[in-house]
Amino acid sequence: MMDMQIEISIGKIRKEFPVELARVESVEAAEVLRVKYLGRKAGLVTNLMGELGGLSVEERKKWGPASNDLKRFIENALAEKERALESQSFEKDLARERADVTAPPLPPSPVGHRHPESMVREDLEDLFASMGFLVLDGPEIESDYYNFEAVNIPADHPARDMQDTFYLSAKDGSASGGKGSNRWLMRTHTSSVQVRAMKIHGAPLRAIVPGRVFRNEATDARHEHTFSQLEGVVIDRNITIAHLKGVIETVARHLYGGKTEVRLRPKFYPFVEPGVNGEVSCFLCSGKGCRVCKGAGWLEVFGAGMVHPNVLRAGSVDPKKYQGFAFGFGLTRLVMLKYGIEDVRLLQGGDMRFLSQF
Ligand code: FA5
Repeated sequence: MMDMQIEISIGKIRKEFPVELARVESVEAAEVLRVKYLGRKAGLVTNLMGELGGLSVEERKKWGPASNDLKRFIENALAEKERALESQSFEKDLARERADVTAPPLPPSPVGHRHPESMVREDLEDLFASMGFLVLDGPEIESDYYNFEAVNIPADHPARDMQDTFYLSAKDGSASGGKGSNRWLMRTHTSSVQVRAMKIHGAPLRAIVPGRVFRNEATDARHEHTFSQLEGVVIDRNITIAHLKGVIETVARHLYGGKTEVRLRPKFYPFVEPGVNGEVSCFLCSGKGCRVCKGAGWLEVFGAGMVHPNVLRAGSVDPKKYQGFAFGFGLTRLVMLKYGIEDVRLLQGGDMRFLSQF
């Protein structure tokens, strides 16, 4: 009796399962069918196999392989169906994703532009390149040697007070790079590249070095801890301070108009002799005095002078054969003056309302 029931059940499942499978149209419906036939608790095939235990050894030999066959048949058919359904739904997705060329375009996203400091820097790079200058780069993390000692500012020299900076320390808090002239710091001026440039390119030399510099100082409307300078250095035979003035005048008139005057007044910098503080006549009031120049008629924008023989020697240039001049523009300040920006801190503040004006 049992024997016959099993035969009927297997026959019934073989007949009904394909019909039900043919009606399945989704992965979810295929899962329901799997549970109906193969579910661990009450699946029809699972129950059937459970009943094999009550059969005689002879009968089990007959129906065991048959019911295993049936189970495999159902598993394979369901797997194939699921694969077909998944690839169908992928094709449907693809069809849905087809580009609708008639759809109106998305509004254009805002396009950025170069920072005002980059614009002035690139403009000056072009100007100096047209006068035969190399445009050089140098490290922002610099050794004490190149930032100070090589440019004639030995340790404990009072001139170090003019340019306090940020020193780098190792993870354990000790001075990184060792002591004295090996110590690493954030460069305080682009003059740190003067001796590097001489060592690499020798004399004669005509180069500018634009770049960021860092100072440990209280910030206000005219002072930032991170700002840009543009260094220039010219080394050749028979160079005089008149050459320096000519180059500076060219830059000032290029930036602020043909009538701009340059004024040089003595100022001490350890790496030049003589040294000068450079001012340009105010582009707004032409020297009469106004809010931009704070009534002075002149704007202080650079330091300069004739390169000190000690600096030439540090760069392996013979001071008996060569002379040179160097200058260091506050590039950030040139930008402020060009665009009438009253607070230097706006330039790095990241405020889009400010930046989008340029
Ligand atoms: C120097 O840094 C010298 N290395 C310049 C130099 C080069 C002199 C070659 C001689 C020969 P000074 O510290 O004065 O000099 O800075 C130069 C310019 O950088 C200043 O005229 C000013 O325009 C700008 N500057 C200085 N400090 C700041 C600051 N905290 N924020 C913004 N601009 C600054």
